[in-house]
Amino acid sequence: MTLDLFGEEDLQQPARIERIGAQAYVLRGFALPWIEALLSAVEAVLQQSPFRHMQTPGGFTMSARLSSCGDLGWTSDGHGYRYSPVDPVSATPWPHMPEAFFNIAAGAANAAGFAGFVPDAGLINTYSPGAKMSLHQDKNERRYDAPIVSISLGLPAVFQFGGFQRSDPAQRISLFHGDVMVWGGVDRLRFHGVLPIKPGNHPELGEQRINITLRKAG
Ligand SMILES: O=C(O)CCC(=O)C(=O)O
Repeated sequence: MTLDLFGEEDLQQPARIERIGAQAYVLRGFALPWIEALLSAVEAVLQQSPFRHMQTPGGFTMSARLSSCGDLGWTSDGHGYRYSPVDPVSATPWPHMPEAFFNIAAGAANAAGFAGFVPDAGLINTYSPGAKMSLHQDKNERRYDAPIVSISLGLPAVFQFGGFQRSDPAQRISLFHGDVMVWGGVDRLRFHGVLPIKPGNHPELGEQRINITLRKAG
């Protein structure tokens, strides 16, 4: 399906929108017009809060490295998964959410039927080849009425979009540089994950995939 997602002044080309659930969509190439702004925003966040490996409560090291921005950042350690207003590495507040993140989050959410989305937490994951994210639900947020907006940059990934039990079958969705996923409403608590990233060299990002996940956590 091809839709005009925005007014002509906002969008240079119509994105292709794929529906993968009742309220879940892949917006192909949605972020492409804003890649430069996104990458410099990511760099600015990382200067203040660099990527780091996190430990799961069970004592494992996550293979993707993470950072955060916004009022709340997501952290994990032996005490559990949670949001915190403070970066535990620097003991200072997380970097401000860049404007480019707000704009893409609001635009993509709106295009997927979730008007008025204002994220307060931006997670940035970097995956080297071989890194993955196991099936999980995003449920550390205070409420579940806002959608998740997830931007893919760099190397391609195979995203798993499952059901409401970890053991439910999962769709496998290839995600490419500039694709944006949005899921919310009845699909908000679906299990999801990322299969190990295949080796490769992306012309703009080299040997990595970056994912930016925008949420309303507080
Ligand atoms: O990297 C992705 O596409 C998904 C990331 C994710 O599921 C998460 O940060 O919770």
